[in-house]
Amino acid sequence: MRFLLLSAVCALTSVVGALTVPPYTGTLIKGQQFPTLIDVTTEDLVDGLESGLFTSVDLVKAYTERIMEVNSTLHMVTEINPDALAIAAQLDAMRANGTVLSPLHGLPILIKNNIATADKMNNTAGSWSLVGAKVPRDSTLAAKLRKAGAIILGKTNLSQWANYRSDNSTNGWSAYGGQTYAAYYPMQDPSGSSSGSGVSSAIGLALASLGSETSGSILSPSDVNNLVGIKPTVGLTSRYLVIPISEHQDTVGPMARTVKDAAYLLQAIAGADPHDNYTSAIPNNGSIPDYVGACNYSSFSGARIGVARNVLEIWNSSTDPVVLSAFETAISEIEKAGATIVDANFTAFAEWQHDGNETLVLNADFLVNLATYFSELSYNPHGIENLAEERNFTHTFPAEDWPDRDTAVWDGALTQGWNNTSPLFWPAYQANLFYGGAGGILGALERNNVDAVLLPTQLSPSIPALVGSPVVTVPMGFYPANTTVVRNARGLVETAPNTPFGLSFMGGKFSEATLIGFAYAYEQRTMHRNDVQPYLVPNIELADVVA
Ligand SMILES: *[C@@H]1O[C@H](CO)[C@@H](O)[C@H](O)[C@H]1NC(C)=O
Ligand SMILES: *[C@@H]1O[C@H](CO)[C@@H](O)[C@H](O)[C@H]1NC(C)=O
Ligand SMILES: *[C@@H]1O[C@H](CO)[C@@H](O)[C@H](O)[C@H]1NC(C)=O
Ligand SMILES: *[C@@H]1O[C@H](CO)[C@@H](O)[C@H](O)[C@H]1NC(C)=O
Ligand SMILES: *[C@@H]1O[C@H](CO)[C@@H](O)[C@H](O)[C@H]1NC(C)=O
Ligand SMILES: *[C@@H]1O[C@H](CO)[C@@H](O)[C@H](O)[C@H]1NC(C)=O
Ligand SMILES: *[C@@H]1O[C@H](CO)[C@@H](O)[C@H](O)[C@H]1NC(C)=O
Ligand SMILES: *[C@@H]1O[C@H](CO)[C@@H](O)[C@H](O)[C@H]1NC(C)=O
Ligand SMILES: *[C@@H]1O[C@H](CO)[C@@H](O)[C@H](O)[C@H]1NC(C)=O
Ligand SMILES: *[C@@H]1O[C@H](CO)[C@@H](O)[C@H](O)[C@H]1NC(C)=O
Ligand SMILES: CC(=O)N[C@H]1CO[C@H](CO)[C@@H](O)[C@@H]1O
Ligand SMILES: CC(=O)N[C@H]1CO[C@H](CO)[C@@H](O)[C@@H]1O
Repeated sequence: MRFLLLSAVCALTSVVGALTVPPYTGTLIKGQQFPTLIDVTTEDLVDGLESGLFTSVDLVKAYTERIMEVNSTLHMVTEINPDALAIAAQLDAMRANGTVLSPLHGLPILIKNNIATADKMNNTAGSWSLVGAKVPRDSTLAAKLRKAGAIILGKTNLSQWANYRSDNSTNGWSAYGGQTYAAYYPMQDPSGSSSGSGVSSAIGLALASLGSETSGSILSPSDVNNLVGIKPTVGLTSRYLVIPISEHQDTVGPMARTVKDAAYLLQAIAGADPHDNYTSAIPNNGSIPDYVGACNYSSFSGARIGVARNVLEIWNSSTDPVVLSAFETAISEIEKAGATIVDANFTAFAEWQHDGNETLVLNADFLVNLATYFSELSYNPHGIENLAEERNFTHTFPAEDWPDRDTAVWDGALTQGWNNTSPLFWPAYQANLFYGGAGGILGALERNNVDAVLLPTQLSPSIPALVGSPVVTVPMGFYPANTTVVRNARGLVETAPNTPFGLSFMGGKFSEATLIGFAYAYEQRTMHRNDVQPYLVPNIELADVVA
């Protein structure tokens, strides 16, 4: 999503008691312990596949049935890959034959509905204008998942156009997929724009999922869905054949239940791609660090960690005391684990709040990058070539729900008129580089000689977005039983008892391995994901489908 939707919230006064927490225990059948799919890990699944307890075909069946159980309530998955069972059977045969492509071999993954696949699935960003469109080949990320042996199980719902259309729509709504809801409270705002990816990973509808981020779209849904999310450095993961907003800010990354699962997935998708030359910035001649090996319990020992105190101060009144207090507890736990904690302020943060250059940059990129995506289609059902034509389609196709959901973002981009080939682009982009760089995260890291900077996840996306630097979020807590239920103008629940939130580790460009180390060390000490359970969980388990 572009920005956190903090406006237009009205507080309801009803106070809801604690929700029932269902017990999740593994299923024992004929002395065999099946893992439960809401908290199964990569390594659990590999063990089960290797020992013959279940197959990848069983996994596809179980996850598909789980999706069907809850999708009429949560609307989180828009399409299931019709070839998934056949692919799983093939991968099972390979494993039986001694060929295992990677740790993800035969493991089902869901991907956001803006990452194209050259198969029977549509890639639409949630718009009817792209239903039926075809791409000439897989996106590089889809190809990398297949090469690693992962099964692309389906496509997840999202905030339409990755939240780059409307000023009065909702997180998780798309014309094609309807309104996604999160699972920790009825009608919970799933955040966005990788909404369906967040909900699906949270309740075990696949091992994990991919989301994309321009400013917050992996981090925010991971925050409210009790997940680990990695927003990689722009250029670590290819954007080729991913429906874009901005080449300067877009990035694709994993949303998973554990740091290690997210690391396995990042390992599979990171890497240089001749189709996306931002990936030529990957250091060490493009070689990718061992992210799984970076999962080290002792990572805080001897580390220097910063806290952006002035951001907390400036946004204090808009941040819930429950989140602030959990954050202070996290800082002391990290200090206890061996880190030195210092202030690492974003010195231009106050000034940035009144700056409008990011919108100019995103508009300028979107005009060009969207037209490029359309030009790459091998079949374009409505012949739409640019934003003006897309806007016209949206205004004339009733299912696009215009004008109830406006196109204010596009109206702004078209009024701006100039794009990223204009001389006006560079001063705007330089302003972003200052607010994110010397005046933001990169300056804070350098001046204070720290390895990472901490913020509550809900405050973390916007400054790293400006410079394309990485962030990893980990579950940190949840709202207690006496929380007042807050709904937005369209009735989505923004905060309520039982809704989770996370902690962000922000670092320098291509410092993912360091951030993963810290995230793992924090996760393993706290295990906050286990503190709270969704109100809605599918019942089907592996044991139900294993013959
Ligand atoms: C199994 O391996 C053999 C020998 O490498 C190969 O000929 C055969 O095609 C493989 N079968 C499958 C199903 O992969
Ligand atoms: C893709 O969209 C077409 C409509 O053009 C639909 O018939 C098809 O079922 C969709 N694919 C999947 C996998 O849902
Ligand atoms: C990427 O490629 C485009 C043309 O395809 C070129 O204009 C641009 O300078 C290249 N950028 C980098 C960083 O190499
Ligand atoms: C960098 O990688 C390329 C392609 O993998 C290889 O041809 C080249 O020798 C490498 N250069 C160095 C300095 O390692
Ligand atoms: C960081 O900002 C806080 C709050 O504005 C301030 O109290 C503190 O002195 C600053 N720290 C440094 C090292 O400048
Ligand atoms: C963009 O940044 C420049 C330089 O800091 C500033 O003068 C200008 O007012 C900013 N533009 C907007 C729209 O905020
Ligand atoms: C970008 O702007 C240039 C200069 O005005 C124009 O020629 C070009 O068509 C624009 N590109 C797109 C995709 O709109
Ligand atoms: C706008 O959309 C309508 C209906 O889809 C179409 O008939 C018309 O040609 C479009 N106009 C432009 C300028 O693209
Ligand atoms: C959204 O904005 C448009 C344009 O201002 C307006 O027509 C529409 O009624 C708004 N929708 C809602 C639900 O307020
Ligand atoms: C909820 O309970 C805690 C501790 O029991 C209290 O500090 C807090 O003010 C209460 N919050 C609300 C919204 O009533
Ligand atoms: C992906 C998928 O099959 N979605 C289903 C969600 O639920 C509705 C009805 O509840 C079905 O019509 C969809 O096919
Ligand atoms: C493909 C799919 O499952 N679509 C569902 C999306 O959500 C709407 C409701 O908002 C359902 O009607 C669709 O079946």
